[in-house]
Parts: sequence; C-alpha cells; structure tokens
Amino acid sequence: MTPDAASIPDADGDTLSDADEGALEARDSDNDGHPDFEDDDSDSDGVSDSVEAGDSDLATPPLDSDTDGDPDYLDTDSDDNGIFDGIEGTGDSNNNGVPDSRDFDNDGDQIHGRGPSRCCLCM
Ligand SMILES: [Ca+2]
Ligand SMILES: [Ca+2]
Ligand SMILES: [Ca+2]
Ligand SMILES: [Ca+2]
Repeated sequence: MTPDAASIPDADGDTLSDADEGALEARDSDNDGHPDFEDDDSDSDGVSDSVEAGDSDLATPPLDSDTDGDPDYLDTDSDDNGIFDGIEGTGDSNNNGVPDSRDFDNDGDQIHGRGPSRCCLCM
C-alpha cells in the first residue's frame, strides 16, 4: 500500500475506495439494500470484493481482468470464460498464482476455459 492510500476512505475495508465503489451516488449494483461501498460482495457472485479488488492498494483502480469495462468486483464472470466467478471460486487449480475466478485457463491446458472444466467434472 502506498503512503497516500492511508488517507483514502474505504468504509467496508475491502481495499476498494469509497469513490471507486460509487459512494457519492450510493450505487447498489446488486440491489440488496447495501450500497457497494458498504457491501462485502457488490455483485453478489459469491466472491468477496476484497478478493475481486485485485490488490490491496486503495490508490489503484479496481482490477478489470477481461477489460470489458466492468471491474471484477461488479463482473459476475471476471475472466469472461463463460463460467460464473461463484462457480469457479478463488482456488488456483493450475497453481499459476491467478485465482480461477479470473484465470482464463483454469487447468493450464492452453484451451480457453469456456464450458465445463475438467476440475468440475471430477468433483
Ligand atoms: Ca470499499
Ligand atoms: Ca449491494
Ligand atoms: Ca463479488
Ligand atoms: Ca470485467
């Protein structure tokens, strides 16, 4: 975390700044009655905002893994591989340091992860 980040407000402590979470307009992306800046899971995909933030630095913009304009914490399919983040979870099937929810190729077989992955089939 940079020194400047200590002065950036973060009401829910998920490492996404209140400004990034639309505190001014009290945006509530998943319409659960909790505005994003006070919601631990703003898109209700089962993966917490602190994980989907991408890093613990308040000064950096929220991560957008698939660069579709929706940051991961508001994107129910962060890696755009056709499998919802809540199904992929935050495990790391291929041990490449990228959680499955934002890893295009969970099993590392070089085949884009769209459709059922092998890890799901053997559960
Ligand atoms: Ca926050
Ligand atoms: Ca909410
Ligand atoms: Ca989420
Ligand atoms: Ca996105």
